[in-house]
Amino acid sequence: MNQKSLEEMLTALCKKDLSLCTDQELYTGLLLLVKGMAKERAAARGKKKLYYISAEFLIGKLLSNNLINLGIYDNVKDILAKHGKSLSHMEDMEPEPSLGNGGLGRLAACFLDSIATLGLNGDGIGLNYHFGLFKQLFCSNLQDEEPNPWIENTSWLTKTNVTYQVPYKGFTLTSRMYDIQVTGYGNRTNTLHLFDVETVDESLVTEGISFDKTNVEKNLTLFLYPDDSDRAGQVLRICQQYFMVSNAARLILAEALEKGSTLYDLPDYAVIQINDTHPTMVIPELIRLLTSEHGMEMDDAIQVVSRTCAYTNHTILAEALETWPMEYFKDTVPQLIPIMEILDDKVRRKFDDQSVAIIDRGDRVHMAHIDIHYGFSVNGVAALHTDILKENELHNFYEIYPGKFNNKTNGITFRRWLLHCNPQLSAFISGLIGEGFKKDAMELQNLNDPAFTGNIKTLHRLLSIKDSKKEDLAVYLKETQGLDVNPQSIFDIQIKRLHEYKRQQMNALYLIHKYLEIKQGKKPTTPITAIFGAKAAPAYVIAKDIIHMILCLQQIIDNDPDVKPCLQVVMVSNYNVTLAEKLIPACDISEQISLASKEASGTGNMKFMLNGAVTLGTDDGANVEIHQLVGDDNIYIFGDSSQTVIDRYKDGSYCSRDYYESNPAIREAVDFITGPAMLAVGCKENLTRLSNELLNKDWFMTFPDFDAYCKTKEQAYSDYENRTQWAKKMLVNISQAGFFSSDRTILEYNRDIWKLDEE
Ligand code: B1N
Repeated sequence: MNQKSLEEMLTALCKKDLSLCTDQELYTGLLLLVKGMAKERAAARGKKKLYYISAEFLIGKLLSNNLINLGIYDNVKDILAKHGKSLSHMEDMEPEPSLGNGGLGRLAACFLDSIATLGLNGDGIGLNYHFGLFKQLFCSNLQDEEPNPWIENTSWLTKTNVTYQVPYKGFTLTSRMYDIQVTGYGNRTNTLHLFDVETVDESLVTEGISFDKTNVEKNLTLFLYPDDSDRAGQVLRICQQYFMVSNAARLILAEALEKGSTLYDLPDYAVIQINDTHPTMVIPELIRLLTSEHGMEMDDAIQVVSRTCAYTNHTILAEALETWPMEYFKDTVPQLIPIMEILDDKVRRKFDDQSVAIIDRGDRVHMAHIDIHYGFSVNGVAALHTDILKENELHNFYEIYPGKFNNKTNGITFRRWLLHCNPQLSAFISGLIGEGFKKDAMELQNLNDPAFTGNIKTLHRLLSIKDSKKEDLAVYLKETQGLDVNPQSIFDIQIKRLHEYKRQQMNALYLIHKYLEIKQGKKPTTPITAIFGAKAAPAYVIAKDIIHMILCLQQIIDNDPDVKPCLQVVMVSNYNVTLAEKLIPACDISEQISLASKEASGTGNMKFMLNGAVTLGTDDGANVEIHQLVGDDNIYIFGDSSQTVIDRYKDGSYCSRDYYESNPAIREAVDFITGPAMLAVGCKENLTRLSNELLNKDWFMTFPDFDAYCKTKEQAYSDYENRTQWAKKMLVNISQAGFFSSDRTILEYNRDIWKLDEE
């Protein structure tokens, strides 16, 4: 489409001259323009379709991404500029939906982008949470939570006339499907279907994020992950999950029937990817519908469904593997009980092994076990993770079904995580190797050529792009959060969900250690800014205590004129996709310091690398693959290996207090947490609880890795001083990032699991 007709269309949608429009009017006009253009590309498809069912889709803001994918970003920018308007102001108008909490949800969003870009026939199915996860605020150095409303009168959602009746014990809910268009980069549009309940009542939420958990009719789609620390919360979660999959199952069957399926041949029409165990009930629900509404025999239905469903595991953390008491299903969705009992019975007859049972002796249902027995594929999300599943966590299943297990190393969409968030770097790359990398990310390897890695001018241009992104970030943090950061310092960034296994607490202990060193006169050559961003689950007490510790430390340093010029600690509030897009391009050192074996993959690690940050991390998750790709010289790896950690858990020998007593650096740092400086700005209860947790448990083993972490980090800081050498490391990282394109991941899913026609 040419510039002139674009301008005419936008003017028509805004109903007045563009120069006279407010930013809000222009944003709405652009939204309608995009929706119209995207619709034209939603053509009829082939026979087989993928349904990616997920409790989370962390899609981020959509305007710029859609403009890029439709190929009109620059045109629109120019049109607006001509009328004295800035596209970035329109971007600011858009609310960010928080329909996910971290990597799992963002992965689903990257996958939808790649599926559409590659011309594959695949839609997402999830829930339309009105308030998302929550909005994070800091108050007295503590996390506070508020609803995050994002649905406006004109939004990316399109109301459809698809509705279903979803039965629960004692009542039935009427659902409605809302669609969000997923524009591929190129010429195709797919759909994300979000189901909602007609009777949901936002006014139920009056204070913070609490509400009456018993009124399912009114509260079902208010929040993603409502607090499930009590029975009512857990029952609500089951109700949400059932709502998601019951709607999904009906939609899938309806679409297959419409295309001429007999339903006995469902696997030729549909493949379902179950994203973690949250959508697992789709298996018994499909079996239920096939037998009770479509007259299929039970054994046939089980066969058909097993050949249609595939499961992705995203974690080995025991507490994240869902098991629900049978009783909860009886109280909410009793129609599934007979089916789950049959599924369990079949497993028992075949395998005399409690560890692979579906319903355990305590009458709890192991959701992952349903997926593994009654799906045709089980995949982990990075090579190390899949190996650990096979050898440890799911070993007994692997022995039964070796052929079902496969690895699909995660990936990220380069449209959002390079072209959109870092156009300067993207242009720099184009200037060196041409535009081909935008379609084929592996072409980034062409950057790893002495003509570039040995060229001082090229390397210095790369450094100046990084500097400008750091300046942009400094301005943004000042404007949006009132934070002052020094763009001339080293930006050392850890952004991810707050979890003990990710070990933000180890990073904080290092910073305390560094603070104490500086107080004694040992100053770093280049100032350091340690940046954190993380939400803690509202009921996760220690995670919130860790946030408290970091915020207290931030305040102490902020008020200390001796230290502030050379060390700063900054925790951004309400870390989300939008902030990630600003933080990642500005990062020098990417903190990926999970306890080896615990981070299934990580995807932030990939985004940082792509944007020229150097990783400081453990040999965990996808870090292992990054390490192999860039080589020892271009990454900072430290700490115990996953095997050492696994063995240490097995023999139960770890005693954190021994480390505390024998290691003065650890002792000083831990003592600081409950020392006078912290107590002056913090809350004794929280700080003492955290300190006790470290001293008496330290379940994720920060102390054994502490010395190695400090030493390796110091090495990275010292290497940073040689700017040319550092730039070379940056360029090598960018050049090796192509493997982590989600286009590669999706092609592998399609080759091995989905087997859809490519367009
Ligand atoms: O999934 C990401 C991985 O890159 C991360 O390593 C992994 O931690 C993340 C229960 C989860 N695993 N499990 C979850 C989220 C919500 C919930 O209620 C589990 N998230 C991950 C993508 O593969």
